[in-house]
Amino acid sequence: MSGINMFVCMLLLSVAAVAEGQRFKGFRKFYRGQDENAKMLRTVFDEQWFVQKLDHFNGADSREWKQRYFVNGNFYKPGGPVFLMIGGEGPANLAWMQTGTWLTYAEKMGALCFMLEHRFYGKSHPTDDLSTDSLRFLSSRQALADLAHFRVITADQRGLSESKWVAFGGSYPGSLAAWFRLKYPHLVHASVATSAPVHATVNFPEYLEVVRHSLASENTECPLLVEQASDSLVKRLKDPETYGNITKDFNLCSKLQIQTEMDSAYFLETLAGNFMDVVQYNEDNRAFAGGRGTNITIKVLCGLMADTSLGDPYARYAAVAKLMMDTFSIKCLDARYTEYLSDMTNTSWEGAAAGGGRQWVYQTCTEFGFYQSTDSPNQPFTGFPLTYQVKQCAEFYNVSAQQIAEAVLQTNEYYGGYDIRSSRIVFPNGSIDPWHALGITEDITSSLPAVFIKGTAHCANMYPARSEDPPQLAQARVHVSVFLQQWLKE
Ligand SMILES: *[C@@H]1O[C@H](CO)[C@@H](O)[C@H](O)[C@H]1NC(C)=O
Ligand SMILES: *[C@@H]1O[C@H](CO)[C@@H](O)[C@H](O)[C@H]1NC(C)=O
Ligand SMILES: *[C@@H]1O[C@H](CO)[C@@H](O)[C@H](O)[C@H]1NC(C)=O
Ligand SMILES: *[C@@H]1O[C@H](CO)[C@@H](O)[C@H](O)[C@H]1NC(C)=O
Ligand SMILES: CC(=O)N[C@H]1CO[C@H](CO)[C@@H](O)[C@@H]1O
Repeated sequence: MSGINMFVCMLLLSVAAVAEGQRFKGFRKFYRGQDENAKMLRTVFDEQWFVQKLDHFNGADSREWKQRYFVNGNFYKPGGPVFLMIGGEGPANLAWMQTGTWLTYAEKMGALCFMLEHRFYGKSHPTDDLSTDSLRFLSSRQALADLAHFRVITADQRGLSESKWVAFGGSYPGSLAAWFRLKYPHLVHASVATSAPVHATVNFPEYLEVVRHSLASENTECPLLVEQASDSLVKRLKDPETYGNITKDFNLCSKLQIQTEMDSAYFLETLAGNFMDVVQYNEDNRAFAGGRGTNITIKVLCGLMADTSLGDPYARYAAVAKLMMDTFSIKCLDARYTEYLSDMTNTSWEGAAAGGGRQWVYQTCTEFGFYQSTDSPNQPFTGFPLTYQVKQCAEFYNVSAQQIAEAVLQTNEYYGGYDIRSSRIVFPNGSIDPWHALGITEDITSSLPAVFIKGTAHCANMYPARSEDPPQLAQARVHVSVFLQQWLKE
């Protein structure tokens, strides 16, 4: 997953992709295959196509491509605002055209709603392939320029130039929503930047610290048990005699082979990923868009880890893996780095990682880092250090450690990191979401407010409201709405 345990509020990923034949976590972390619901919705909300330039920053390059977008005009009242949902690192999920908090706001405010898919994801293919040469045109800056061009032309064509445009996004698109307002203030009146990591960083060990904290908030023993299990597994990995048992215990597709540090790191990261996924999306309402496994919560995992009837912590760790596999109908676990490498280096749009894995990891290597390493002592996992993540950039794209470090510095230079200077951007965040560590967690100014949601995970406020939502989540939704209504009057 190499820094990939990102996001996608938009896409509700999870392990399901593995069930569909993708064996690698990078992908599963942020992409869950579109479901039946999406097919049905596609007939209601037609795909539309917008002509974009391949390279917005080179006037001499006139190559063009078509970007996918969707429109929902059901709530629009002439003179109302225009809402733009920003797509992220996976296919644009049509479920957001039909439901979600932003549509509740749209209804209240009489907004016309658009959703624009991010270049290089879903069906928005700017190039013929995903070679490193083609991926040069994949960056947040190009994506923002796509948004700007879409905004200008669409406003012209539909008579919306006088309307106030509001950008929405969660996770990486949340950062884009903030940066769109920052870089194009004349085009975007306000933004809702949910769970947005605005600070780029090569190493992101805090992610697993928050995972530990979130597990501990369920049961203080829980992270300790996870640590014992993980340590016990690491110890076994040193003895090839045990590989037969490990293969059986974790239901691996083929006998465990550990030839390099990359092999063991990948295996250990895959298993830690069970906990990372569950914490990141704990008890959210993504089920509305077909997300599976929403009843697998921190409570459930910590319950298994504390269940002595299952055997020692190592055996319980295996039980967690089995539960995840059963839930997502995964027959066996393919934890081979070599296979992951082969998927990630396939440059075809038909390749196993073309749903977003190859593209997103490229963005981490060339813009953001965000590597969720085990480098902090204050977290329960072992065995996937920063060096493992950084090496992938070299193996997948020939990007060196030095280049990543420079790119990340430049990203913060360009956008301002935590020190973003703008106005009318609201930053909702959830306290148990590991990504909040890179987000805006306190009001910067009265016009750059943070909305804190105690006890919720990644992007919770974007999902449709439910009766079982905690009161602070319901309040956060109202809070954001009040900001928007106030700003739309300005
Ligand atoms: C494998 O597991 C069995 C019991 O499940 C145990 O008896 C055996 O010692 C284990 N083998 C190794 C090499 O640890
Ligand atoms: C989660 O829900 C599924 C389907 O409703 C059910 O089969 C499964 O037992 C549930 N798992 C847990 C841990 O509650
Ligand atoms: C890339 O993936 C496609 C689709 O799975 C496959 O047909 C092709 O052989 C792969 N290319 C390489 C070089 O492995
Ligand atoms: C990798 O990058 C280095 C320096 O950036 C370059 O000299 C080398 O040719 C590249 N290798 C490949 C296989 O592209
Ligand atoms: C999880 C998180 O980042 N929470 C922060 C969100 O913003 C509030 C301020 O409104 C902070 O107090 C929280 O720490």
